[in-house]
Amino acid sequence: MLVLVLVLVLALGPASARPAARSTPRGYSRRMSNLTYTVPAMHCGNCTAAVEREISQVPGVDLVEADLSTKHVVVRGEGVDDAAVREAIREAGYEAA
Ligand SMILES: [Cu+2]
Repeated sequence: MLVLVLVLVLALGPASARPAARSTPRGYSRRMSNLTYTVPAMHCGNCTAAVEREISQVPGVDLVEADLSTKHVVVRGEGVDDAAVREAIREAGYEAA
């Protein structure tokens, strides 16, 4: 009985655990931006939230992640202008190192 269960788990497990085929996004292009900034003055959740809020309004930005422990801000999107991101950080009251 136990052997049968094991056989079933082995037979069904890998197939059901297999993730759906990953499709490559069609919009992925050479203009895709993946930028990282260091903003040393971020010292709490309000700081990271303010920085993320301003940067998210920059044209082309899809994702902003400000990490408090590393002081890094990762910006992803398409055709994101570096100067515009730096200006957004400034508008939030911070400075990119
Ligand atoms: Cu703060």
